[in-house]
Amino acid sequence: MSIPAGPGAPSDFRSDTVTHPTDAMRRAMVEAPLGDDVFGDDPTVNALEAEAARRFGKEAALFLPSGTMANLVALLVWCRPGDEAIVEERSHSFNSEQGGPARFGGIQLRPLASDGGAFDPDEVAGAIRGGANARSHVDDIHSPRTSLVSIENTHNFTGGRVVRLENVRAVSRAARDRGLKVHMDGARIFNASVASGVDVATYAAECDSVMFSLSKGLSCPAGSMLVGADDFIAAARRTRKVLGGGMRQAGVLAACGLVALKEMVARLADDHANAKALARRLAELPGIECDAERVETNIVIVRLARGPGAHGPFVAGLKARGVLCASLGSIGVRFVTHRMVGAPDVERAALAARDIAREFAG
Ligand code: TLP
Repeated sequence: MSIPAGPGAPSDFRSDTVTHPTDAMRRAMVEAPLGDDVFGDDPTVNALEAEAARRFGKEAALFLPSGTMANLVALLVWCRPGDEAIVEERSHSFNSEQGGPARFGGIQLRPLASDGGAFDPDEVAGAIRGGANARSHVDDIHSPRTSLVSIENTHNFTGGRVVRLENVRAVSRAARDRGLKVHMDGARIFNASVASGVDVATYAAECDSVMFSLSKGLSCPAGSMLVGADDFIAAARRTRKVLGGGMRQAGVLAACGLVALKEMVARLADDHANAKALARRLAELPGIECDAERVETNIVIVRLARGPGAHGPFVAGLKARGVLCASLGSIGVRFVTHRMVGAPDVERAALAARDIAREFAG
């Protein structure tokens, strides 16, 4: 069920992070048994970590304040200072995390192009220091060691594209055969799972660590998880602490995560249908370029015929008509669907865009 915005309230397509906790989450927060999670004795956090590990078919899981911290922790565990991690060139890790791995871990990020987040496995193999035929990544005295490949699924800045299981498998094999670890930035892995019908555990089996967000389409107020083997999670727990991410009675937040995993996954299909409907309407308008057929999940990115300089006025024109969306610089203008925007909001956005589209043509 989606909650239409109230009269006077804007239709907020800026991100799925704007979702508020559900009534069931608010009740769960009040009732959650609590402890001190740094001592390891918050029963609600422990229950959430056990459930996340079970869902992803991994030994263990860790609850963190944000996806940015979870990605950083994973890279700090897998890479030593001076190592190189392969990331996608339009990935969140490369573009929107302030270079955290370089800043805090001395880790060099190596951006590679992709098709909607799907790397060419041969290109990945070729980018690994030592080259495509290297069995080991530690040979040339001059080179950094390549130690990790990170795959973003769904891929945010290419429009919520699903990276197919076959591609994840091929990229993972190219990496693991050469001694690398594989991390998945699965901030929206449940969107990928619902859209593709592939279970999250099947994706996770190809990866040594997976990060997923509770605070996006799953509607939690905060929190992301890392899942992986026991020794990875033990190291991640230490690293989370030094970054200041050890929380105390975090069960009040984890309680929402438990509700999310139980109740909020299947409904993501509604968000995907709404995104598709919005994309189809926007694609009909002059001055707006939108490939509705490529919209698979809850993200729609449009480009304007007048170029990125027009993004600001376009976003402002929609805002004046009660519709919020976000400019992604040269990439386009992004609309994200979620539980708090339904079909009436899609209609409102389509009409508002129709109102102003002509100004942006040519
Ligand atoms: N993405 C946010 C913004 O930062 C762009 C959004 O509105 O989409 N990985 C991916 C793929 C993400 O999309 C995000 C957040 C993160 C990591 C970071 O998660 P948080 O915001 O919890 O630090």
